[in-house]
Amino acid sequence: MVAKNIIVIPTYDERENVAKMADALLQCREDIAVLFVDDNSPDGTGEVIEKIARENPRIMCLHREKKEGLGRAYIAGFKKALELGAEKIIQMDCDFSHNPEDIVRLLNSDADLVIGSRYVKGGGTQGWPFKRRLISRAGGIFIRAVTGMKLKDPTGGFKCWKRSTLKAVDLDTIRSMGYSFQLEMNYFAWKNGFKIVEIPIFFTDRERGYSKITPGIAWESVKVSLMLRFGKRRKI
Ligand SMILES: Nc1nc2c(ncn2[C@@H]2O[C@H](COP(=O)(O)OP(=O)(O)OP(=O)(O)O)[C@@H](O)[C@H]2O)c(=O)[nH]1
Ligand SMILES: [Mg+2]
Repeated sequence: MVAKNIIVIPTYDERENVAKMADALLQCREDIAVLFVDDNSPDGTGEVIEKIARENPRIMCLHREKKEGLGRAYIAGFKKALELGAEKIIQMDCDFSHNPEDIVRLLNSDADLVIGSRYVKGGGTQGWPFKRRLISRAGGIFIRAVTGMKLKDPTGGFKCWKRSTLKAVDLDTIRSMGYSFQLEMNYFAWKNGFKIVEIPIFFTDRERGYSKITPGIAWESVKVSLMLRFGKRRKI
């Protein structure tokens, strides 16, 4: 086993962030390894990670051929992390919107799924324009109403899965390509009675690199909510 806990980070054009992120995470705890999942980034992120990985066995990279969205990258990364024997699997972005130091609190909680939440007491967002805050809040209200999940932050992407929870999800049935991946995964955990806990995090807008979010990706969350609620019921 590489490490007890594996942090899975999808990257696409994050050249300026990867080295700093790897450093910050490795300093947080001894018992973690980092698995980047790079979709053949045109800016050479994959090569930068390989260079870091050669110097540090706790850094790994899974290279995929082409950009297929964050959801697909996570599925590949989760499968690999389970294969490597991780007991806990953390997922996070590479743009420092998620504070690396928060992994300690995520790992300390013993729930089946721990969600870093912007919308519980003590959490929040920084640097987001009004429109972005509005979409995020309205999205949350819509998702709660349609799916029945009571999560305060159903679309957040900073989470910690227990091995047993992640193993119970049939990753091959997850349909989301983009950000609705977060909500689709939460839905399966919730529907199957796993204990989910939300702990406060502060989400900061990225400083380096560019956002990959598109209106189509945001729209997918609406479609996926409706599909989960009204589509053919699938069991894990
Ligand atoms: N491998 C892979 N990574 C991706 C893809 N799309 C986004 N990412 C990564 O997923 C993480 C989140 O993407 P961001 O572009 O920061 O999106 P976001 O955080 O939802 O949106 P912003 O707040 O606007 O940055 C980052 O680490 C990206 O590099 C993809 O298609 N493939
Ligand atoms: Mg981001």
